[in-house]
Amino acid sequence: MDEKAIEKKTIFSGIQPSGELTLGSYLGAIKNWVELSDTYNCYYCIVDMHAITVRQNPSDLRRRTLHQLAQYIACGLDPMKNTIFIQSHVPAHAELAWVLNCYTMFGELSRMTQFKDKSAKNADNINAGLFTYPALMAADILLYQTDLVPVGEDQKQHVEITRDIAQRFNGVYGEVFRLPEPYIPKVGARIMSLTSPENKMSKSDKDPGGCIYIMQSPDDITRCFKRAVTDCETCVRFDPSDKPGVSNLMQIYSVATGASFGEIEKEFEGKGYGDFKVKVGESVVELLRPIREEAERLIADKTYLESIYKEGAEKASRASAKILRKVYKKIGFVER
Ligand code: ATP
Ligand code: LTN
Repeated sequence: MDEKAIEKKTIFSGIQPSGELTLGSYLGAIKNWVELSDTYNCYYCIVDMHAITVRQNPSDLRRRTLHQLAQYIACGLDPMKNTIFIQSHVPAHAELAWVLNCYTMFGELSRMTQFKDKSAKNADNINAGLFTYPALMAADILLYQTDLVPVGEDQKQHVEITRDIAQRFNGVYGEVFRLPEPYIPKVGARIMSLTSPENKMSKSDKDPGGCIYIMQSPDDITRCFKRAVTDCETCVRFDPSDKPGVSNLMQIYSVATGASFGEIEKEFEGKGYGDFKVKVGESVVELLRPIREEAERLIADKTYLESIYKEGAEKASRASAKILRKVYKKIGFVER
């Protein structure tokens, strides 16, 4: 590793291969990852072990994991500058997660919003992994002495519990873990469903009309935007509590084109929602077109993808071994 990489601050983030990546995954997470990759030492993970907290079909999981890797790269993440890897390829994640489970309290896990949401959605499979999910996420982050965790708004609580777990551990054994900070984008932190704008756009959403997928065809994208829910006024104005549908479309248009909310309001003054929705759709089609085309090309090149995830796992294993050894020593495990 060169000296510059050692001096740089560290970033860790991940996305579960629990569904096809959405416009929300791109605008809320991956787009920022790309911007950060010049300034920071970055680890970007495909968290397949987290994905199995909800039942997955094995062949879908395998395909989606590889497709997700291709999409990370197609979105602009350069595998030469970033460490891109699959979580289950680096056993240190599971090992540290077990230790951290023993420093995570039942009460604090019970308060996690994501646990409550997912248990409601998967009432027939509220398994222990779903409950202790945050301890594995804390392991992901703490293994690399991460400074910043770029995530969407919904993950802030998980970064906070990671800090609490790290502080609790440090309180007993001294300064072992660095305390990470969440890094949340100002615009795009919460892209909502197009059909029910009070809910987050989610890749495991059952309503396909509400979601835009990175790999979706231009025609489908246009159709989804035409059907997007708005309100009974005809005024393009940013007001998330009163006009959630329109405000969501404005957010999307703003990130896709770089226009401010003020500029968008002016552009569509006196025009109907029909025009507005078509324009937002067009901007997203153009935003995603090069990503989809590049991802399709990469998906066809299995050898290349394999070389990237193998190299990524090696780099991540090397980087995480030191801290795991230190943790084992601190808690009193006999050295191998
Ligand atoms: P799932 O449906 O499987 O729970 P998800 O689509 O909600 O998944 P995650 O894998 O949980 O997405 O999230 C990946 C990253 O993308 C996280 O940092 C999350 O905050 C961010 N993210 C996901 N959906 C959105 C969204 N709609 N708006 C902004 N950021 C999002
Ligand atoms: N819990 C996150 C995914 C995730 C993650 C991480 C994000 C797992 N480990 C570490 C940031 C850092 C989610 O559901 N989006």
